[in-house]
Amino acid sequence: MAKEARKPEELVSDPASVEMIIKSQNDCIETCFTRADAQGASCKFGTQGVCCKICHMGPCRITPKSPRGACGADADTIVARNFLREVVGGTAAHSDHGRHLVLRFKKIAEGKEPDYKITDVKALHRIAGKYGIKTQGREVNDIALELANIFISEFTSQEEALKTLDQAPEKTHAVWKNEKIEPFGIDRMVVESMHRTHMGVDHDYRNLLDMAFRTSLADGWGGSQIATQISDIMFGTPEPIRSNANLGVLEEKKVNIIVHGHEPALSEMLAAAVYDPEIKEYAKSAGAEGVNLAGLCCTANEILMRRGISVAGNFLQQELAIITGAVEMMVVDVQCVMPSLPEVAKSYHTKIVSTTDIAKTIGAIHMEFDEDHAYDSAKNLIKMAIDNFKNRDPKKVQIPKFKQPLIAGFSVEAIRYMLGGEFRASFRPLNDAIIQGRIRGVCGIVGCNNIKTKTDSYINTITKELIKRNVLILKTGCAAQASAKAGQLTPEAALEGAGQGLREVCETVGIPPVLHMGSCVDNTRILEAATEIVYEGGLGDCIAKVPAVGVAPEWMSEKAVAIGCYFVASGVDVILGQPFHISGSENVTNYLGDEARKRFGGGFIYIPDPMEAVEKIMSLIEDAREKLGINKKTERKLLDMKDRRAI
Ligand code: NFS
Repeated sequence: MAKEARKPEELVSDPASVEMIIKSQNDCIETCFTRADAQGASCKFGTQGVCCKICHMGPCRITPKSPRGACGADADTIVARNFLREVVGGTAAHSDHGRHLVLRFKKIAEGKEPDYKITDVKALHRIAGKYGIKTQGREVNDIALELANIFISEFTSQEEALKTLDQAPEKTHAVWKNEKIEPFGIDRMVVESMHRTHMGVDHDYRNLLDMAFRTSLADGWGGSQIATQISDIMFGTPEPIRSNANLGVLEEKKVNIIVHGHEPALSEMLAAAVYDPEIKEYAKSAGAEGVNLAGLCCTANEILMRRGISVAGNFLQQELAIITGAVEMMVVDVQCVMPSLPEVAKSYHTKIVSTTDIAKTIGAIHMEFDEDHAYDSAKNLIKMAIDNFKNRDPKKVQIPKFKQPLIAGFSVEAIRYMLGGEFRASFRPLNDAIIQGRIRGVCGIVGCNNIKTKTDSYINTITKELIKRNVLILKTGCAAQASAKAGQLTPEAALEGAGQGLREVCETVGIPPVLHMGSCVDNTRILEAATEIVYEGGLGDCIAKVPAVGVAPEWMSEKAVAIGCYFVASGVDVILGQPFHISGSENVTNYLGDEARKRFGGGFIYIPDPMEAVEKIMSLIEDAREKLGINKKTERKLLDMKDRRAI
């Protein structure tokens, strides 16, 4: 039965989205919000993870009356197999993104990609150094080629642990060895997981879930890390940069182009081409004041971090952006792109353009991005958008007035520099602030929006509460964009909402209390920051000991499942605002929760209520502080409100 339709204010938090949902109703447009309501209650068996479609004797489902499928698989096996396949999906998505970049990077090194260059030679030297590549006295392309070949072998290595794992603290790495979850080549992990979940292969839920952790490590410390490192070398290591977020970044008098998806190669080229004098002229001749480029989802994060390009919105705003009636073109590549976009666009003049042969959508215009002539390819796309400007119907245009200023661009290098300056760049001041108790700990808040919950609400509630309690927040993905829309990504946010200790640190250093660290593949920057904290000293010898928690408040994608797993395997407790589809197996639930905590130092905890999550995060952080023995000297007095008032 269809659910009762929810009111716009119950669906989304920000006023721009509310306005566009009302417009969608007036324009009679179907969106994800109406479709979700039309779906009715979710399938019980799918929700519990006990539906098995792996062979064609089924589909089978587990009930108290039929506790085994036709082959004899029980709930534990079925739930674990389904879970592992989700991790595989997420790992494959992130890693294939990394692979595309590496292959292009290799071509650049070989001089075969004239439109791209190595922008950040310092990053090349720094990252090459991490893999033992000699850099002194060598040509840039020579170093790049050696690095590219190492990265390519990370995908193909058969019986050798990933080299990228060496970036982790030694003790954290040792846990993976002891627990036998050190991944081999990324491709092998993905293929082997698919083999093991085939009918009649791996049936032990523990063995399957260990493979889930192992595969996820091939994502977080492998494919995703490679994607981030290559992007920094090719396009520049992010530094703090100002911009704006929400649908109000669209401009009435300009040609609006939105880039949506994940891989930065095309969006970077578009970001360069919009400034081309020829393009400016072309726009003018079409009667527009210029071209306005904005981003959605993680592509937005990529070009925001490096170019300061505005963010039009996060995941659940992709249809709403078209409904403004002011978007001439939405250029999409891979991941998190709703197949509904061409259907929504039919009611407006927006052209949806797909650009890669691995991601086509019925109704979209397909224009393969020509890597060999990348700049011209980007220019052609922009010209096509400009040509479409005349088709805009002013009667249908309604751009919400809402946008918020933000600062993004917090790579680990940028944080290190901000904390210590050019010559003494280090994490020491952060470690000291944590040890002294001015900052209680660190919380990574990541992931998507999910139609099942009011957009951005859980994310923004916990962010606000945690900074009040002196927790430094590290953000990526759509969760970071939620904070941006709520005005939480500015240093002023610290003055308004942070506890005294965190506020002092933010004011001294000049950083916001919520640091935007990039896209979802850039969750590796959070791992890198945790590693820096460990190596800086005083907060334990492995990631598991650092007072740090991860949260995925509104997650929805398989990528988020993989991310959660590699954080847990790295020793970080991960709180989920949305449950996994595992409740049909108590054994699997325990293995991913308490059992994982015993082995790795972190486990999954599902907490649907944001305020309960805040309490849990604080107690996990305080527990970690107690174990480190750093609560003794400061005796919380310094941070107690009552004491502060008395003073
Ligand atoms: Ni992450 Fe980026 Fe957003 Fe979720 Fe999708 S855009 S890779 S998966 S929805 S955070």
